[in-house]
Amino acid sequence: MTQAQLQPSGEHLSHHPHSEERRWQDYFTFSTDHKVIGIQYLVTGFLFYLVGGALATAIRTELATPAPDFVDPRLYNSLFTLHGTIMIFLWIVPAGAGFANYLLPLMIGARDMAFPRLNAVAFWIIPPTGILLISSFFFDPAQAGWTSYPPLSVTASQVGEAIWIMSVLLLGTSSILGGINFLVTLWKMRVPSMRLNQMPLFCWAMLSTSLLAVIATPVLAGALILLAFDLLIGTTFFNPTGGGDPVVYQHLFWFYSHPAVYIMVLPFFGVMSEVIPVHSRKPIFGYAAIAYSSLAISFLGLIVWAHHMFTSGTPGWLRMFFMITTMIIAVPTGIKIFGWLATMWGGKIRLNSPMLFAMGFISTFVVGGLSGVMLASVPFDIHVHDTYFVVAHLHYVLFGGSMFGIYTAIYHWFPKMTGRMINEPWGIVHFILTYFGFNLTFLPMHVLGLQGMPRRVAMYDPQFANINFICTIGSYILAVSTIPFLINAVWSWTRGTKAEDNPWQALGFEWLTSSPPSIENFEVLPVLTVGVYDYGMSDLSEVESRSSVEVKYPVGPDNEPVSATSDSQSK
Ligand code: HEM
Ligand SMILES: [Cu+2]
Repeated sequence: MTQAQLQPSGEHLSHHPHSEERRWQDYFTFSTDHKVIGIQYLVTGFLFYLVGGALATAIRTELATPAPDFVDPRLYNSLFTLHGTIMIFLWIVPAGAGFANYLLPLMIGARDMAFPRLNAVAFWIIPPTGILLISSFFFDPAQAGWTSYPPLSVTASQVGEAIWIMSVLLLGTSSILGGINFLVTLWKMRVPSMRLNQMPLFCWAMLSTSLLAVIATPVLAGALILLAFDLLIGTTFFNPTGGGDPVVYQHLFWFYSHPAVYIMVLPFFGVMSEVIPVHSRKPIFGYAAIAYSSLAISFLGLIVWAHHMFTSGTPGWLRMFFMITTMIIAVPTGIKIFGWLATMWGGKIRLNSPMLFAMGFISTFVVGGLSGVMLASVPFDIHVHDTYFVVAHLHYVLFGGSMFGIYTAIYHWFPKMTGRMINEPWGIVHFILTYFGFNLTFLPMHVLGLQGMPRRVAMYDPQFANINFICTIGSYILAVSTIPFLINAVWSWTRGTKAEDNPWQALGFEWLTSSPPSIENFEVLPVLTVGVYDYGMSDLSEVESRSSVEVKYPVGPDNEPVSATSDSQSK
């Protein structure tokens, strides 16, 4: 499919006639182009991921033996504090926003986000904040974990904790600004021919994610501001000696941070719903169920927070409520998983790297989801609370869910984003190392937890030595697995084979533009004629000639379709 076919006779855009190749310098500017911002998010986040990964390797090196021989316990505390904070607030949350930035306007046929400058502001908060947070490591780093519970957080380190609070507040602000922008974009910028219930499922996932970001993040901000007061000016909001209550902090924190786990994983549920139909050559099974289950997960995610507080003196009747609501989340999640499996069932599956990572995502996320249901049951949670079982669980959802999702998305949209194909054999090497290293690192931790090894300790009882050693070997494999990916990504981006506009023969709008898309995204705004998941439903010749059905709108001087009839796009 070439650009020429996209041109209706006689009409074309006056400026930006062709997709100029971007120069690398463009990515270092204060650009308002959602595509530049999307890649800025992803590349910046990945650099922070390398820092967070280095810290993880240091943590596992310390834990290779029972004695605290590699770092001292105080340094160990800062290692896992910064590791968790960086991974969550500087990598996974921004990565979701990065894909959303890049893809949402393309997927709904818009030329940019609703508020392009706000979009740039939301991104540019991140790099200086990340540098600020990491720099605290060199003098007096925070010690109290990524949860920062008082009283430890207000006693362990003053300067580092203050920097930690400020950084997380700023990153939260970025996430709220991004969320507002995504919501308005999805609501107002769709091409007139695309109704809400025809949106690609990634858009539904981002709608649900953004609702969570906008509702829950301000509560975290409130908690952190009160914590800063306790830390810096001696108020006692969370200090019992002055009439405060540390458990209140936990409520406020988890009211944000449980939804935050869905802010981290919902975008990649959306990615699965995009990638699996394309590479199975089959329509998604249960579009509506998958779309609405995202909203259900958002809603339920907001009412289960105290399952993190079963051992915080929560009364029995209340624990019952949180146990039941938590378990109910397994229902919408299961709906999605069965939807993806049913999509693959009987499909013509291409076992390429995006599909391998998607299958890696499903298999590991299911393990994390099942251990989540186990943790949701109060008696079990009381037994394994603050043990390595929780560490295993959270990494199966965060690495299994978010990280495998990120890699799936990178391999799938790499040709669109860079205009080049990513090298397949190296992608498969990357997958095998990642999948093996990940499971070797985290699967044995379930056993450690059941046997009673506590989390957040630099030294442990020698009875846990063997299993810990295995985990450490796994973590080195995981660290090494990043190398083929990095080399592949950089090499393919600069000198890989040129990608076609639609190398996967996919049906989404983003594949109708050139690779990479021109500044204006579309020469002519597309019209939804074939559903974005209609693989094999209409005969393929129709799909192949789809570019000609796409263009029905006469285009006016301001690049907007002249005859915009429908309600959904307002200008
Ligand atoms: C969707 C992705 C998920 C992510 C990213 C995630 C992340 C986390 C994290 C980071 C913790 C550790 C909290 C701490 O530091 O103390 C945790 C604990 C917990 N998670 Fe999840 N989780 C997810 C899904 C689930 C699901 C599906 C369930 C239940 C069905 C669940 C139930 C729990 C429970 C009950 C705990 C408390 C364990 C304890 O502290 O004793 N989680 N999760
Ligand atoms: Cu939770």
